[in-house]
Amino acid sequence: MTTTLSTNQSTITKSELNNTKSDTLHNNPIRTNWTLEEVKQVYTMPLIELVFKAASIHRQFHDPRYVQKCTLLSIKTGACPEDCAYCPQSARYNTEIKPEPLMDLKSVMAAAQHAKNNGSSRFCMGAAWREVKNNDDFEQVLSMVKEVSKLDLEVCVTLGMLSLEQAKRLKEAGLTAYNHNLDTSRDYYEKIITTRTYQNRLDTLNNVSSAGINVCCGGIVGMGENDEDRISLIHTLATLPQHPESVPVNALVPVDGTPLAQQKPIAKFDYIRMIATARITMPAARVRLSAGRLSLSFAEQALCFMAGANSIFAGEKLLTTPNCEQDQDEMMFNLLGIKSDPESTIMQ
Ligand code: SAM
Ligand code: DTB
Ligand code: SF4
Repeated sequence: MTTTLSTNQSTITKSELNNTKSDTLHNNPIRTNWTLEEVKQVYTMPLIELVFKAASIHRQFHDPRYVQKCTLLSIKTGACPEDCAYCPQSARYNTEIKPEPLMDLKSVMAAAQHAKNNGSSRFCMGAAWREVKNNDDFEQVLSMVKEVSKLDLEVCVTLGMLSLEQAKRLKEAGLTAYNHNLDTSRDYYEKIITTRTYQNRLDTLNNVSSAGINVCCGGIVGMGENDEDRISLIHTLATLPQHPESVPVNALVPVDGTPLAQQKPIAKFDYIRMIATARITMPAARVRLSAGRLSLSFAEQALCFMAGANSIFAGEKLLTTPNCEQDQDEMMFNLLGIKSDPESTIMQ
């Protein structure tokens, strides 16, 4: 195994960490030319070796004591025309979601302030749209971005497909990041979504980064895909012209009424494998424990943090499904000696 670090990194200071960065750049440069075979070699390493390697690389690019808390808010819920097989918000499935129109600015601001008071440094607003349209709703979202950014929070939105012009307007409004997931491998994608293509997703990602907005892009595991699909998803992410600033790794939350409601849950060690592989192949990215965290024990989450996860969705709700309780997360952070980061921990 190649690593320049000793094993007692837990007490390392930030300046010591900074000193290791030049070694890192020599030994583990940020690469966007990964081959599929190389990603496979990483993903299939013995788990203990994989987690150790990921933990070593994590320490070279980030301060491992900090995990960012990010709060989600569904600003427009349900009645979505798309057919994403995992999604309770699709109008095509008979789920318990009650469609709601776009929220008003005041309610959004109250939720953002609440998120900040509870230690989140990032606020992500999601809309159940296929794409952004140039209408009053978009103007309203631009106001939300503008106002939330004044709270000194990183602001992220996830609104579906987006043109370059729309991306530029979001950038002007103060948007930090745009979430748009590839969800799975190119091959498996058509088994999950038929109403838009993988290339549509890549085009939106291109528009987002061309407008100078950070890309937040990841996927979902546990939808019946195999290891090759998971490796392929990571390979696609790690060979984008620039790595995403953040990579949400969602485990499917099976919802009654959706085609994937009866899906068997992913093996926890496979989820940890995804986290570690994302960390190793995209060393500077934030790797986020996302949907499905509620089904992970503290010990399983601890392994994820060891494997390089450095962000979580916090707050009792994701978009429409339940998430971990605030006091449980606080207890876990205390037990593990983790702090939520008030600012970016990516080392310059
Ligand atoms: N409509 C926009 C879109 O699809 O890009 C934004 C909102 S959509 C709900 C955001 C992401 O949530 C999806 O890309 C998917 O990765 C994730 N997601 C939705 N339902 C999920 C579920 N049941 N389990 C895990 N992740 C889910
Ligand atoms: C992401 O990758 N996961 C979040 C966020 N980005 C928008 C959404 C998870 C949604 C889980 C199902 C729900 O709560 O509706
Ligand atoms: Fe609509 Fe997004 Fe859900 Fe797909 S994931 S059905 S696009 S809200």
